[in-house]
Amino acid sequence: MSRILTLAAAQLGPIQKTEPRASVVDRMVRLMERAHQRGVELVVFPELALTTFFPRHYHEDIAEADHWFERSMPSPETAPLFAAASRLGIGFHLGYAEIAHEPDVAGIAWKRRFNTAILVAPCGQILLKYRKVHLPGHAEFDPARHVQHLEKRYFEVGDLGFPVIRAPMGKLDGINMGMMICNDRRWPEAWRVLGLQGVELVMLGYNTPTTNQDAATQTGAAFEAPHLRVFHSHLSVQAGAYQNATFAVATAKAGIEDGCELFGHSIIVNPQGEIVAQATSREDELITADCDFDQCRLGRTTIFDFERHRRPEAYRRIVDQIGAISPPVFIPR
Ligand code: ING
Repeated sequence: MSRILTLAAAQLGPIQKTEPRASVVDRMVRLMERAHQRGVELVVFPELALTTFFPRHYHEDIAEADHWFERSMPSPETAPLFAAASRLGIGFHLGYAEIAHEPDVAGIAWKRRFNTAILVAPCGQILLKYRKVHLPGHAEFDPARHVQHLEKRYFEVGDLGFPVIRAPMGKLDGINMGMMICNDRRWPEAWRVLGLQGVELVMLGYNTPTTNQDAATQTGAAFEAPHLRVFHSHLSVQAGAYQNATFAVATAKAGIEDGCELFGHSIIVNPQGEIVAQATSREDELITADCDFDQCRLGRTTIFDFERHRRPEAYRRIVDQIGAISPPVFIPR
């Protein structure tokens, strides 16, 4: 018996600094309506979907960036999205910048800032929340960069782990769903933590510059061919899906935002690691696929039957170590 859900990646084209949230939400509602016409039951929107990718802009006082954040979800600006989901009977994933007043590990409540994603049921109930763990880039202004990438300045490291929830979606009474955000997709640990919870659908949004802005590439000390940016993105998602026998939806915010280019190439990947749908523009674009979650069974009962084949006692370094340490040097007799 198959377990089919029709899902979509709702790629967004560029959002300029000056574009109001209401305009972006209207674009998202139109994508959701187009999804409904195609029988879509779950829509995955990008990372930081409500605003321009503001971590490219430096603010000495980070409070000056607070207007890019949401203080409540739903908020008055995002209410139309929740209303459309309810009207159309569609669940959705949304990436946004979150300000939360809550205690930290020391128990002190203060203004916390996260790069967040939520999974919302058609009725508007938030089924799952995730806060981005792998924050790329840097925390201080880098003069060597043409474009800054200040996620470490504006966001804390996510404190919710990589949760998975089994919840109804579409006509199915239960799917194991999890999330990650953008740079997380490059870290196999993130995929495996979700895989060890039986995830069947990984949703992720991304904002990925077309060219690297690191100092090394700016000064010519290192070279990364542009076509490899997309290759690395797809490689990460296809490998993660295959090695954890899960579906994955990776949705881009794409196009040129205030002169800075983000690539698109949103994809839907099946548990064999095959790309089953791919965006071809850098605009608002909907790609869809009928996903049969019974396809997850093959991998997790054979090659990736974790219980039979994994050997955690051999993996201690993955948890005990942060950075790489040099190996012993061979000394010929
Ligand atoms: N963006 C990029 C990403 O991981 C990046 C940053 C690009 C890192 C290319 C390394 C190479 O896709 C975000 N927002 O994480």
